Amino acid sequence: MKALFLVFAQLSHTHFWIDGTDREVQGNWFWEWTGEQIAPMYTNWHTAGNEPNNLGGNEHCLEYGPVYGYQWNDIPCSHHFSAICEKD
Ligand SMILES: [Ca+2]
Repeated sequence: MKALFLVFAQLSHTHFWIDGTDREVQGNWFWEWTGEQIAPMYTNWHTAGNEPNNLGGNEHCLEYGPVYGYQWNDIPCSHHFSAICEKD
């Protein structure tokens, strides 16, 4: 995780996509690449901001970054952010 924070410090971006979505069933979050359920195994929601709040009924993708204290926010999938990917 320390390496990830160093990457963030080098970038001007404050929002990043990670692979989570609840596009199929509201509130049923899973990793799109693997199909694996996210909750209740692990969550990192920005609960201080009442996330996930599905604002406007259209927040079905997962963002992460310093703007939310390195916690998760659900947001419309139409936003254009850089993505964080895992490398083997
Ligand atoms: Ca949200």
